[in-house]
Amino acid sequence: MATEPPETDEKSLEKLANGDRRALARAITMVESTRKEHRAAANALISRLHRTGPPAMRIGLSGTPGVGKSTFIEALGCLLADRGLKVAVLAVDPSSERSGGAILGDKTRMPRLARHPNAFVRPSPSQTALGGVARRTRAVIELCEGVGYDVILVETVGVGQSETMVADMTDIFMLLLAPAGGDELQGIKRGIMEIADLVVVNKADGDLAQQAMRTAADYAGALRLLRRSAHVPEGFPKALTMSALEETGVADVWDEVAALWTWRQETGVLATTRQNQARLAFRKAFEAGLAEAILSDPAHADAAARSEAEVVSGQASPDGAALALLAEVLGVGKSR
Ligand SMILES: Nc1nc2c(ncn2[C@@H]2O[C@H](COP(=O)(O)OP(=O)(O)O)[C@@H](O)[C@H]2O)c(=O)[nH]1
Ligand SMILES: [Mg+2]
Repeated sequence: MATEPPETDEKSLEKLANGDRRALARAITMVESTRKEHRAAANALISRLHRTGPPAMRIGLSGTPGVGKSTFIEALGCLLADRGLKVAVLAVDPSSERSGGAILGDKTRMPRLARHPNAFVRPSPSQTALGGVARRTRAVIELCEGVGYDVILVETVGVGQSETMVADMTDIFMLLLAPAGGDELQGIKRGIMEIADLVVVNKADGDLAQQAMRTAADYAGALRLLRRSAHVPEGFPKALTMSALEETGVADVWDEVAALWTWRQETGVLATTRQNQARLAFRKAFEAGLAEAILSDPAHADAAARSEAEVVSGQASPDGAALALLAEVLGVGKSR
């Protein structure tokens, strides 16, 4: 077929399986493509990649801009890559929807890691809606896992729904914080605290070291007040300090992550979580695809536009108009 991109052939599958990073970058571009045939080809590739050995560790990482996420990923990534692990870094940037990815799209911040032979650093795709980002990021994670990456780090910022989204596609979720003044907890949304397995107070160096320790102690206290989840062992979620810049505490943070991941794998929590995540992703993809399939039909798109106009002008209620439109599109309730 003329529209079929060359990346789908056996040769590229072989290249991918052999760890060719350019082939991986091309496959990711297909995953991120808005063209259906590219996405289908990418999905076909993903389903044909067969990982040997244990699953990859999928780690989500969030925190406000400037807290040190990229510095941490550079330090941790190099540490792990030097130990012989294959490390992939992805970014989910909710700002890309409007600004073209100004907050996270900073590949240049990881110069050492980006050049490491065991690492793959992928800047975030820009100009896409968050829903699309979720689907694509998940597919890219699967791709990286399929071609043999051992650790997949997904960076996002504390904006909007992006943390929940990343937590829904990773095994372990970390929140990075800056040392806070006094004993005041930062304005962290309670929901984020609840999904964090580790809260790490960064910049525990120089004048900020003491303050970082106090901040971590405050968070440790706050975390103890949360309802204990069955998804973590005794002692988690944990609050720690580190300096990503001076690379102190980074290895300790990793030890905690690895211990938690191993516990989850051995107890079956990991498998259950991934099953639930896959189910959720399937449902979301199905729903999005269903809406797209309906609205790509001009007849339905017109009817949808009319219904929307009625709702906006107050002639119809949102719920009533939506159900009526669905009944019309699906032919539900019509006598045969
Ligand atoms: N003092 C100190 N500065 C840090 C540390 N980690 C990062 N920074 C600095 O904070 C700024 C933002 O770091 P960056 O990693 O880009 O933050 P991101 O926006 O969360 O990815 C940079 O100037 C870093 O050098 C740290 O552990 N200690
Ligand atoms: Mg960054």
